[in-house]
Amino acid sequence: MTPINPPKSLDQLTAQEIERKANIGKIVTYTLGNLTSTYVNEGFQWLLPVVLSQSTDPLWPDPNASIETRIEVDIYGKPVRTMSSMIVHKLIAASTVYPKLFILSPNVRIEKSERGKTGKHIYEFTQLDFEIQNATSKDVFLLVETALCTLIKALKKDMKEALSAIGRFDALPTLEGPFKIFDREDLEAKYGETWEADVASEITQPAWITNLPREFYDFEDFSTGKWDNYDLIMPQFGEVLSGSKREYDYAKVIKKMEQHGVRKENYSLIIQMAKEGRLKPTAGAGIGIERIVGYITGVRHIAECQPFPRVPGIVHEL
Ligand code: ASN
Repeated sequence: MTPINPPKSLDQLTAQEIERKANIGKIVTYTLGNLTSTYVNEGFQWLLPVVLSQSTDPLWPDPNASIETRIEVDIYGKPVRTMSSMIVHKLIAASTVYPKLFILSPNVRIEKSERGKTGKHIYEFTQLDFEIQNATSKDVFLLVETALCTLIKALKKDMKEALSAIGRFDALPTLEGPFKIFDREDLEAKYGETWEADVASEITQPAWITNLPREFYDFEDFSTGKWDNYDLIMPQFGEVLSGSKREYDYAKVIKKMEQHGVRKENYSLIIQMAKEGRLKPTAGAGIGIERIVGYITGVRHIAECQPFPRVPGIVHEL
């Protein structure tokens, strides 16, 4: 992989770079407006995010994890963490008051410095995180396919000037669902360890990858060992979304937490709700905003899509 120079902070940009950054900014604004409209029109409730909480995503086990520091502080005599994702909040909210919900959720993941050079990792990012009660993976696929096909079509119609100015109008393909579905086991057999990059370089339309062993909240069929979860990979880019059908059965949740060595005391509420049968079957996912805009704009580093770049290993004053 060719190392990528990190994006500069706003005060360091040349006049030409300011123009480019402004065009990317217009595409970010348009993308947020278009995606959130799709979810609102589909009947989703728009929840505001939290930043500090006792429960957050353990991000473990995850074969792609590279977390260097987990931020934990005491407030009012209780330990809280910065959100690595609002997965626990989503599962409880979708099981109770908000059966179809989404959140533009700011997530902090202090990745190892070497990830600063991949162009795909940032230590603060925002995901459009959504969850649906009683939904299947297929429901999520259809929703995301509709949202992304609609977005790209609308961008090509309404954002021609900004896309052309950054040289992406012709290069950006129109999308067409349904996207192909691959099983991770088949890809590993075909390509070996580098399957993700290999698939991304071969496809011309987005593709779903299913059956990825990871955190306790993703659904695992104990009889077959298969996982009912998914990532979405964009052509020549890589992952922009991950999600799953969820575990809600008490015995399975506990068993997986124990197997994974996850600290149960940080998840008392979700455990309690599962025990009382109040955790409902749901499915959902999160779309990485900087990643989807990174794909759309074709930037070398997704932090170029952030006004205040969050490149692992580099802390600017702002
Ligand atoms: N948002 C993801 C999901 O819905 C979880 C994550 O970000 N790790 O599954």
